[in-house]
Amino acid sequence: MKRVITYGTYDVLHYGHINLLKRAKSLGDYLIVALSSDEFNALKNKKSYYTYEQRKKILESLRYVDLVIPEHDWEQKISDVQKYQADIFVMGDDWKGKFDFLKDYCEVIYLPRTPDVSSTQTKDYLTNNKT
Ligand code: C2G
Repeated sequence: MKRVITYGTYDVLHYGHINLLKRAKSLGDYLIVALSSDEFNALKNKKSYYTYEQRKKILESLRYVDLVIPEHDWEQKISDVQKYQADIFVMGDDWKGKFDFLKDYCEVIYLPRTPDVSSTQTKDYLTNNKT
């Protein structure tokens, strides 16, 4: 039973997110998503459109996601990997190298981001094309 863990805000879900989650799940049997809380998003200078509870509900509906846990800070990854017995940590490669300290605890894999799509881009488009 290979357990995979990944982290993110996952606001305004799009096919780039789905590509990441699908590939992450394909690396193992069980995928845990640590979902950024609204407070942590503020720390990341991100204001999500959907609240944590709304984003959690959306992720939990996906076939690739087995468990959603809250991400409250930058410091919880090592304890999460241990607590949830994650064998693999996965992130998009915009984070390449940033989480290599986890290599002492699990496999660390950075996957290529899906080009030309982002929550910000979608939100900007909708804002600028309000009819
Ligand atoms: N992603 C992707 N392709 C995109 C957009 C996002 O592969 N076009 C990936 C990101 O690399 C990340 C995941 O989808 O692995 C979630 O993206 P965000 O919600 O933007 O997550 P982020 O704000 O990068 O939070 O502790 C880590 C942070 O919580 C990561």
